[in-house]
Amino acid sequence: MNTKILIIGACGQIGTELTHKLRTIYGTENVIASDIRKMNTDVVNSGPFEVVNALDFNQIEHLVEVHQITDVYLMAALLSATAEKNPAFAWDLNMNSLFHVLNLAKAKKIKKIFWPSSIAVFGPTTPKENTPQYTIMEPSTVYGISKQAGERWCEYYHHIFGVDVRSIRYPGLISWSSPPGGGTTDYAVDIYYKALSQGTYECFLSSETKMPMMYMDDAIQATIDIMKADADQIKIRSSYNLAAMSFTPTEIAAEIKKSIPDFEITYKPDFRQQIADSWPASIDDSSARKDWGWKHKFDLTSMTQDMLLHLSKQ
Ligand code: VAH
Repeated sequence: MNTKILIIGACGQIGTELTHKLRTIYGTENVIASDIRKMNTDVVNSGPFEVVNALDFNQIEHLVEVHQITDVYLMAALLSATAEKNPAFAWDLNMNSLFHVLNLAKAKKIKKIFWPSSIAVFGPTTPKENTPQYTIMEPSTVYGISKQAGERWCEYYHHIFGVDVRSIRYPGLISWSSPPGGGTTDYAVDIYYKALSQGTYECFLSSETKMPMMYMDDAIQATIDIMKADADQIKIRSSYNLAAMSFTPTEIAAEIKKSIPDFEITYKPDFRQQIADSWPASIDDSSARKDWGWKHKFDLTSMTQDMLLHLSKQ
């Protein structure tokens, strides 16, 4: 049976680029994009699109049957900053959408699942530098708690029911194709927009807040690679650490100033500083590199050049 893909949350920060990439690989008609609303005209108009509520099991099951879906990429979630303002809904959305997709796989209605975790599963007691794949995990955010619980359930459904679910702990992701979406790392997206539109940026984190980051092109490639890997290459069924670079607001501002010399950054830390301080500064992703050949391409310099190039065209 050929691969038929359903992306839930296709209009989100990862979903928009993932949809386009999967359509170039598997064919437009074989990739059904879906979201709670038609929030991205490019995604909606570039191929099959369905409105679906990630919390409605019957709606998802119906789409799987109608389109004969084999693989589901579940990208719908509330991110860290937004989740702190809506804890109950964040838990409901982040967890119950996962249970719906895991249970469809348990019932053999779909073959494979991709589910995104995050470095937010780590907390203030986790070793900060070169955080290992296996270590102390006491997340102190609603988002991080939901991702840690989700990882446990993915591993459980794999070991007990044989579900082929694969997951990556994304670092902060930076892309030009969709605006910032409620994440603590999204300062690193907004700064490029503001550098071009205003020449200044007021950062909601302090200048030396170092966090693991990755350009969206690399994150999408990793997502494709882990799903294409043979099942026996996937030795970790909770979620894989993944990294590319780490930087501070000072460092990304200095990189932008190489192209926009007059750019100025100011700092006004808010509630998101406490979230950022609870996360690692850098990540050891040697398991992903060893098990399924992960390697990143973009560093801070090449990412900044690509971001400014694309955003200045918009
Ligand atoms: C967030 N971008 O900031 C997400 C990510 C590691 C951070 O999970 O919430």
